[in-house]
Amino acid sequence: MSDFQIHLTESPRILALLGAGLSAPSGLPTFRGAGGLWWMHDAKQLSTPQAFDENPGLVWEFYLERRAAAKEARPNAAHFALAELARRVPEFNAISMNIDGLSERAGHPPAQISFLHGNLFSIRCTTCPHTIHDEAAEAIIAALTTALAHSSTSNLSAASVPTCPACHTGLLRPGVVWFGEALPSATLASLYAWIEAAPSIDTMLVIGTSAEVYPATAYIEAARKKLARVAVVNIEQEDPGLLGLEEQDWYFQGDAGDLVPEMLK
Ligand code: BJW
Repeated sequence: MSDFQIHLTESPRILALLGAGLSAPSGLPTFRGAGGLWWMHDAKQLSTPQAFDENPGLVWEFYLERRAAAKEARPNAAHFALAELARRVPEFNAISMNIDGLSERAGHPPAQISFLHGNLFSIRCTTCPHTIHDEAAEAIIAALTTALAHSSTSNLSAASVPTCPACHTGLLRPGVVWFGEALPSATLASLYAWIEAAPSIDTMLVIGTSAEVYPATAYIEAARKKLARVAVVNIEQEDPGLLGLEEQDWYFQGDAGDLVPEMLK
């Protein structure tokens, strides 16, 4: 730990990849491993456009429940420590795969974090670019929640899923990025520019991710090409992914909520 802490204080340029394990100490389940099952459905199977085509009501139920849980949850000490690091180190940039809003609520400066997989709190159309936020999104969520409460089958029917108010044809869906879908191009472009412009990246933090999902995971390799030393934080005992840890890297096993504040203090 002290070796890492010394290296970090000597790191002007830091990149972090944040996964579901960062929010696990806030009580939100991860995708893989324990907690990856929702009502006997594999969370990964529900995070696809095919699942939404086949059963939009079921996919909406999955997201209604997660949205309610994320609203109830509080950012944990790791979210706050990362936000604080961002305020201290101007050249610290985080890449989050999380959609739960907890980094934002911890006060992470928006210019120093990119969200690759969208946001639980926005809604968009399946066919046109129309996107809905804030109160308008809340009203749609309230209507879906009421429809679910009054459903005779205890499931949300496809007929309850609203149509886009802009194009009047596409169904409305959660504003997240599913498997097989493109990631937000402006976000990818600004990350690419930041990495390209960096003469080097000193430290790459990899926090609470199985490092299985591309292209997010590819940023670890991009940082290595810029000579970064990699520090992994994971509750599992061993490298959960194909991180290819090297001798100069660190692997901290434990709860991100405990370890990250200690690492960044
Ligand atoms: C703790 C802890 C604690 C627990 N403390 N630790 C190249 C090679 C191979 C495949 C591909 C490739 N390029 C693309 C693909 C396909 C695919 C992919 O990656 N597949 C792999 C599974 C093989 N990728 C895509 O489809 C992406 N799209 C794409 O590439 O499009 C190309 C395209 C271009 C142009 C036009 C069209 C297409 C999109 C990927 C989107 C992923 N979306 C999801 C759902 C988001 C919405 C939602 O949340 O519902 O994102 S899937 C899901 O996985 C979610 C997560 O963000 C993501 C990553 O998961 P994460 O964060 O790593 O969580 P877990 O659960 O896997 O791991 C948690 C970890 O925490 C574990 O290790 C625990 O041990 C640990 N942990 N508690 C510390 N307390």
